[in-house]
Amino acid sequence: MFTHAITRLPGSDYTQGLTTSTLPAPDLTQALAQHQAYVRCLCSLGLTVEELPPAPGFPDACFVEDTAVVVAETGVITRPGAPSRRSESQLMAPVLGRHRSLVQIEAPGTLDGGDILQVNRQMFIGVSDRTNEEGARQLREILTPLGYACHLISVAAGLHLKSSLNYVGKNTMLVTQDFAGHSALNGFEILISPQGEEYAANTLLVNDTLIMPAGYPSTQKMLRGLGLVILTLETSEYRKMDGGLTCLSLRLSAPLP
Ligand code: CIR
Repeated sequence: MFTHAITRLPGSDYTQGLTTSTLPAPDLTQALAQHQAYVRCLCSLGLTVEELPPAPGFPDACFVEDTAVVVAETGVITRPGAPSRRSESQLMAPVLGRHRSLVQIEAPGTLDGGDILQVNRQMFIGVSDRTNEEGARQLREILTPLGYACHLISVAAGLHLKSSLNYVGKNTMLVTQDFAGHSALNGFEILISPQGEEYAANTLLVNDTLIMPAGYPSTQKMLRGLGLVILTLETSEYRKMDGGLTCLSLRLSAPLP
């Protein structure tokens, strides 16, 4: 059960961040409005949201999810795969250090939080352009003794694992076609985001509510069929920078004593 979230406002240099998108550059005013709606939504679900100020010089810093992996027992400060983002995790360390004891991914390991999906005591670790084998190995060494079963998944499509694969509740994974047959997902029901709606696979489950991006009607219809409580949020200005719902926050449950 999440009780707390950490977010960071996009700064005036937001449009200078990394992206592979061919969409037009984002509009900062709209991005701020979408961020505000996102934070309001988390608050409405009962979370206390700690909103950090923009980090000048780090245009991708609003994508805080990539800077850490947080479980009830510990916080893992990552070493982001993109050199321009590497110092973002050092900005997060003192903030997360108020909630968890910290460990750190060390060079030559690289790891982005967007590649890590937690489902109860299972951890799915994407090995991607941003998270290398060594980063994945280090995370597994940290989490296995804590009782987490770690599954490595190679990410050949999309930026991060969670760009394409997310848990939506009811023992069900929402995935893009590329991940549908992966053996690490055995035991889960699989829903495939319809062609043309791949971006909608980036959904965010907060306690019993599923937040999904606005504008993906076929995916929404499919998820409603599961009887899920669904909220939608506009994410257009984050999509333009390869971001979405999961990457805009770090979610924390109550720490273990
Ligand atoms: C980047 O390329 O690193 C950012 N523009 C987007 C990061 C999105 N993060 C995420 O999905 N966890």
